[in-house]
Amino acid sequence: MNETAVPRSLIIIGAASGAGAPDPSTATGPAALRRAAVFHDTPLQHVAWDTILRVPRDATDTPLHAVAALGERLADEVASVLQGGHFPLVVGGDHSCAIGTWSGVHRALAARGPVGLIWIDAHMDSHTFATTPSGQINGMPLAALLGHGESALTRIDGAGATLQPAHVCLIGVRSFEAGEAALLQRIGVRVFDMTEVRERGLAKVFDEALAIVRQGTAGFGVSVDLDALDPGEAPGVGSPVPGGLSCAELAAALSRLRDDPAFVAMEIVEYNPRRDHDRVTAGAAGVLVDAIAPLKTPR
Ligand SMILES: [Mn+2]
Repeated sequence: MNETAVPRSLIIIGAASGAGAPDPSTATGPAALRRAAVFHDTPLQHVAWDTILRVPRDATDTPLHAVAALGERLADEVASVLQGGHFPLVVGGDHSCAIGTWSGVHRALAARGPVGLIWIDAHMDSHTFATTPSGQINGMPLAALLGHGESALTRIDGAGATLQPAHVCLIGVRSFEAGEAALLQRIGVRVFDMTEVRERGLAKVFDEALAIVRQGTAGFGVSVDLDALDPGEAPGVGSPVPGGLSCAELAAALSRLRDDPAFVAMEIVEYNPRRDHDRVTAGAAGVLVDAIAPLKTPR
């Protein structure tokens, strides 16, 4: 590791995904967060918006087509930011954008080893079309990344699963259906639900989560669904669920990653400006990003 090298820039990529959710308003989330200027450039670390990616015009006919096409664009962009030596921060959009984000990270790291992922969410997002009660694709991205579900969603970065169950865990779950829970249990993905977080404390749970995503991987990332936070602090999300994490405790956990060279990418999703008030949810997103900057150690 070269301590004198220039710090990684944190490059923000908006993903205007909305076709994966019943209310497409989350597609306006990235532009609203950019206007609200909640992500801060600092003297120690360059934090800058790159672009906001949208569904290509020829792919808007079905939600499946839209999610897959935006995912392909996003994967290319994320891989290119990583290959340029920088840190991609993807800002959604509904959580279906995760398929593109982590496919791109996988592509950039594939030669060095598998990718670890901490999925912080009130939900499991681990349905397939065979188990989903709602049919919404934002309830499926983690299953797709683990290689389960529609091939249009599982094959964005070629054949084979993008993530391995042993390198993935979830934190903050408190609303799920039997079919997705059964999938995660069958393939052996560790789920730290809110009951366990409250019993043991987020710090201890986060220790264990980090061990899972570090062991045998080339690097790891964090996917933050803002609905993991309590709706009292983050009302402006697609699917609020009471009883979530506090913004301060999640920021404290994330701040442990800021100098970690193995921490390679993050995403923050499901911001719905129409449900926010006084920009409190936008502000919470800013606090979570401030927690990981500056990333002063280059790879
Ligand atoms: Mn989610």
